[in-house]
Amino acid sequence: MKLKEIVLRHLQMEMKFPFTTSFGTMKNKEFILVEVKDEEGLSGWGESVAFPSPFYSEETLQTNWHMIEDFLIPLLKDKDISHPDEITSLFEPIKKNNMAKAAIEGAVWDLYAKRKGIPLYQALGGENTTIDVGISIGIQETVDDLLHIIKTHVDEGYKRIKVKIKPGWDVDVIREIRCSFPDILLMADANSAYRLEDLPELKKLDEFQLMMIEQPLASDDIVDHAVLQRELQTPLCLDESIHSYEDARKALQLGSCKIINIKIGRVGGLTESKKIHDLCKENSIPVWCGGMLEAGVGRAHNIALTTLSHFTMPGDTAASSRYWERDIIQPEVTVQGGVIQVRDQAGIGYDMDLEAVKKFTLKEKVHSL
Ligand code: OSB
Ligand code: MG
Repeated sequence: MKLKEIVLRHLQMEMKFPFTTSFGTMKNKEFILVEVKDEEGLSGWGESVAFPSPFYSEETLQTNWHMIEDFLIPLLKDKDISHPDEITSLFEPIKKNNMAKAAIEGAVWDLYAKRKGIPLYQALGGENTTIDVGISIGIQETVDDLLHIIKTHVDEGYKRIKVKIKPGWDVDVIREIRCSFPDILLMADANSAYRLEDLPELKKLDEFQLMMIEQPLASDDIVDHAVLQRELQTPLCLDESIHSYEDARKALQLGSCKIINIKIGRVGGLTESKKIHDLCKENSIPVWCGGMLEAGVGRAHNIALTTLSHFTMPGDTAASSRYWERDIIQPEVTVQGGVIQVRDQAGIGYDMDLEAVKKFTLKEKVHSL
């Protein structure tokens, strides 16, 4: 396939609620939406998961815009692409900037599947037509507020509850959750808020049967995590620390975690996500699909990826209505009893709501190839 045009859009969508993690609070979602067009006028869509500020990772909306315009798009000029896997190879000379790469690569995967007339999940080799999902809940003003929110989502049927923790909002909070909900699948995500010296505090979490603790230590660490994992009964899951197949291989070799969270943007695309999935499958390491408060396009990509056979734990891909009054896809993503039905439509499986896209667009730039 020959790519003819790439349209970059900077969108801003108001979130229904602020989302607080150990690194800060998000009230608005700003991101880059990528549209890749072929010579027949078909469009593939991708979404960058980079946030405006570099608190989750070093990438930002602006660095992604720069990388895509000045380095990634030029690498696609005059190329005839027969399979999306080739995008990963074409982008290889550019170091890191995985979220920027994944935004383009995801759009090419969608276009590829649409040209073949098959759903993206089938193009990826996915097998499941329903996926189980959980929900990620931010830090709240009070524990009562948190318990109330958890109850709402447990009643909705979400299969697993993830809560954010940080020093001062951890052991006591988890204890109260366990008192009220003794049997739910529960996990905690620290987003790198602890250091190895916090071992005594983290050890106290062992009594609450958490499915896992996600990324307790530094965002670039796999060595201290291995030390910590040896001291804890609760499985550790890595999020921020895993940027590639190679990172995953090394973390597993070191024993830095027992579970891996795959985020397409963080690892540079669907092709790399599949490789990490396959590695974990070979090593019987559970994987699940993380979330970055995505709008509809990113959400649809997460759903397609999660159909791969070894996504055995519920992910963070909740319903569109949890985040948005109006999503940019039609229909929006719905969850019933903690389950998403995977759609059989070609490509990402959802239509674009172009009117919504227009409404949320702050800036748009067309690049001809
Ligand atoms: O660490 O998984 C994370 C949101 C923003 C940044 C990082 C993370 C998260 C979430 C929310 O946990 C997942 C979602 O609902 O999309
Ligand atoms: Mg996380």
